[in-house]
Amino acid sequence: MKSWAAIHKVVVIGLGMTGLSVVRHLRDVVSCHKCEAGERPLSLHVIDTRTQPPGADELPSDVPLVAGLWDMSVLLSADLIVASPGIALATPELQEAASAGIPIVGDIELFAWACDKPVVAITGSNGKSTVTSLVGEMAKTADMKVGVGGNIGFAALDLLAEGHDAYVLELSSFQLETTSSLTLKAAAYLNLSEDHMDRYDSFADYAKAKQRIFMHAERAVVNQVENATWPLQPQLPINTFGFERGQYCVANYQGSEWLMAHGKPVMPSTEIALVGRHNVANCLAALALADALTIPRESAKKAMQTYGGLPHRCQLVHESHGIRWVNDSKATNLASTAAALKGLVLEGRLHLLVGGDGKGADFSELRAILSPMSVTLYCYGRDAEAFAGLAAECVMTETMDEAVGIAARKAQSGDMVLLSPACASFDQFPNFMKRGEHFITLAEQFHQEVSA
Ligand code: IK4
Repeated sequence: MKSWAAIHKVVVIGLGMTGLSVVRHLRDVVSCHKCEAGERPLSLHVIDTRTQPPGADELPSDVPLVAGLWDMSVLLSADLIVASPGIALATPELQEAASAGIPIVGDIELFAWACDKPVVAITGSNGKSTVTSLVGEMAKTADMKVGVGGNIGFAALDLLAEGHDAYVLELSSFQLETTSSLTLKAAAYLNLSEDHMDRYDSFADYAKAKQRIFMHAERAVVNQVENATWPLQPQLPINTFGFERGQYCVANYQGSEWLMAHGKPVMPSTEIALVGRHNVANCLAALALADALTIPRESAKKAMQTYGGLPHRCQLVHESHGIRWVNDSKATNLASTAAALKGLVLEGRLHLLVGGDGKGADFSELRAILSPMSVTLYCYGRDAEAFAGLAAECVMTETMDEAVGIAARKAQSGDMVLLSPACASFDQFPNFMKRGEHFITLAEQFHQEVSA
């Protein structure tokens, strides 16, 4: 545990699930330790720039909240600022605090200060939630008491409070920007493609933020064919994963394709429960991380044979009248949507729903992916226009509801209605999970109308 002796006043920026986990940790763990050591408890303040911050009703009443504005006197009186991943460090108010010499950290840094158990972490533009949960399943299959979270599901500090033997963390580039002391048994950087261009000055800055995962890692797990995922530190042991080469790869073994680890066959790739070529790569990365946590190979195999994937990730939610409804709300960038489209085999027509908060991305690459397909593109939300004309048949709507309504009327047996929006949901939903749940509700509703 890091010394908190010189820290008396902490200002937490941004509420929501992460902010609340930070408040709970600071009150229930750090302040308690300080009191036991005969020191004063921490003085806590929360600032959220939103007028109605999510989670405000769960904030303990003795923690003052300033919402909808920056109280600079509160901010500048802090000994430590804990910033939400949702707020840019480049925000002028935070820059002023940094210039005044106030340290700014994130929830994962607090986790690092308090955690003394083995941790592996995963970053990348896509697949990190899948790899994180798969490694979690591998550990659980081995009867390890493992905490799985970070940028998915559970905030890291809430996991820590549960007291596990090991942790598997998904980390976003925003979380990594505010983390400097996280020691990792292994750090995986899965892949890199454009995202969050509304928050970074350049693609290089985004790539660099993700490189921070290696700062105190004992081992790097990197993509054999993506140089950007390789650590810059020359002395760091590396395990690569990839289709052709690497310690974790696939190879022909006794006439079929097998997953290989360090030249030894693990299992046929056809036994992987997850579908899609990119998920073979995800399994290889998960296997490398499982080895770093010394998870028995048999448990890792069993998990790969049974783990069926995450909700909101290419999830078949309905099938009726020969029409399949697929929820891929988790596709919040172009590469993710491209992965969903790649290898899609369809009898009939694809009704693809895209749009939302495009985060400044250029979606023109979608044109080439869609051109050989029989597809109607439904573009909705704030950045619908960014998709206009990327397919021969485009339908422009205000909302996802309207898009689903039109798709439901057009769809015929053999078709698929796929929500894979390539955008963040924040223009019209609280998050991608709520967007996915809403899609499921709409799918249910419209499929009943078709049957009526
Ligand atoms: N003060 C303050 C303050 C704090 C947060 C003001 C605004 C916010 C905005 C909160 C958030 C945005 C937490 C976040 C976030 C964005 C955590 C992660 C991210 S993310 O960019 O890493 N994830 C989105 C993305 O990849 O685009 C998910 C998109 C979605 O769910 O649709 O609020």
